[in-house]
Amino acid sequence: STVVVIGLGYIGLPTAAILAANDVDVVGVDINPTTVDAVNEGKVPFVEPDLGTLLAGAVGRGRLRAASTPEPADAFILAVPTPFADDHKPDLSYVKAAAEAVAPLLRGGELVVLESTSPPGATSGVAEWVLAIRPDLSVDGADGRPAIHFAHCPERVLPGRVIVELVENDRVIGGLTATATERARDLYSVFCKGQLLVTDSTTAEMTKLVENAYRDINIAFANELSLIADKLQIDVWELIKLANHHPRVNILSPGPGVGGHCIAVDPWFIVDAAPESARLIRTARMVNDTKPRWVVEKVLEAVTGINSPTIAALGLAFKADIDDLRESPAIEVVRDLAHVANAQILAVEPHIKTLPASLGDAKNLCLTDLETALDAADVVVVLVDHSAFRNAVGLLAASAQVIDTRGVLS
Ligand code: SAJ
Repeated sequence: STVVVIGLGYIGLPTAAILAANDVDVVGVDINPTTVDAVNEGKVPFVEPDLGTLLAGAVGRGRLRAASTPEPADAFILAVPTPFADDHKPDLSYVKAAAEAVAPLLRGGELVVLESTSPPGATSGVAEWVLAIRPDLSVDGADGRPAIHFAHCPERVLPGRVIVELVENDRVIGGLTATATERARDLYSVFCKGQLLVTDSTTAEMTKLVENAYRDINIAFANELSLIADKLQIDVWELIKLANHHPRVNILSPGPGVGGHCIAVDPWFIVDAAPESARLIRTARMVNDTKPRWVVEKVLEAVTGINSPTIAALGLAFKADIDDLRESPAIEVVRDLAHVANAQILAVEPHIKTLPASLGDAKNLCLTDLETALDAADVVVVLVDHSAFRNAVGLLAASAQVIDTRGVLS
């Protein structure tokens, strides 16, 4: 069978590669020509362990190629971004564009899977967009019109462990019809060794959102505790460690805020779907979103009285041991600190070679190595718990005043 995967990002590309590795003929589609060229050369345009080998093998054996427009296939997987607009409302424009690109290619009988994390009702929306262009088709074969099988199968892989988790994680699959659910289950059984759990499409959509909201709320709890502990002048890390000795308590770790492309976004889709009821979910988002500003205030407090302070900022990524800077709270903190007129900011991020455009071109900000930064700093703020920093606790402890948002020293 043949599969077209639309969107060759963090999810689409690994999915395309693993299908191809299992002898499915796959065409990966992306609007970015650089991505298309890279994939056709067997190269991964971002950092993800084990994906390089898998991709190079699949391309080498002729099972996977990339293109800039879709072509007819037995199944289509939509793995495009679903960001939110400024008002926190879901932006489904990429999904709509993908659905409209697929519609003209359909002959009847194909499977269309929405894999992007989506608000409740989005899978029905995809069907409506397709059928608006193709009134000769239907979702269930009614009136003799050939059926197109629509389903949702959200990804749940953790960046940094994508290849392992694609194979091992259980998956939730919800079709608009029973046949669609069956067809989607057959497709994912090609590479997924976890359980394939079936439900309806709206429940599948909500399952994914609820998973990330659950994590967001639990991180918000930890972040709120860090503010309270600071007021009470006790160590939040010791506090959490002690509380976690209770057999039914498992508090997560505070940090400088919540980053990445999922946990800071998905809960808003629930808030948008049920604004009156989603009170806890909304508050957790606000607690996590305001944490970077609190960290900035702490640093400013620490440098009061120092004439031209030098601040070392350790880490820019959104979490440990990855190079992904998307929605990173560390970036937010460093950007704010760079606005402090007479301060010099030394950023340390072992996983990148140049500062990202999102940090602007502040003259008082530069990227340097750990030792240089620690040597020169009046105040050190730890923003990411990279292994490289954990392995240097001795150096860190011996340096100037440390504001440790990740508990690396504890
Ligand atoms: N964080 C904390 N404290 C913690 C745990 C995390 O501050 O105790 C922060 C991290 O530093 C980071 C953010 O939260 O800034 C998110 O990191 P993460 O490791 O919790 O999650 P992601 O965004 O890398 O991946 C999540 C995963 N979802 C869940 O664990 C419920 C992943 O399984 C999903 O597939 C992914 O979102 C997604 O694509 O939705």
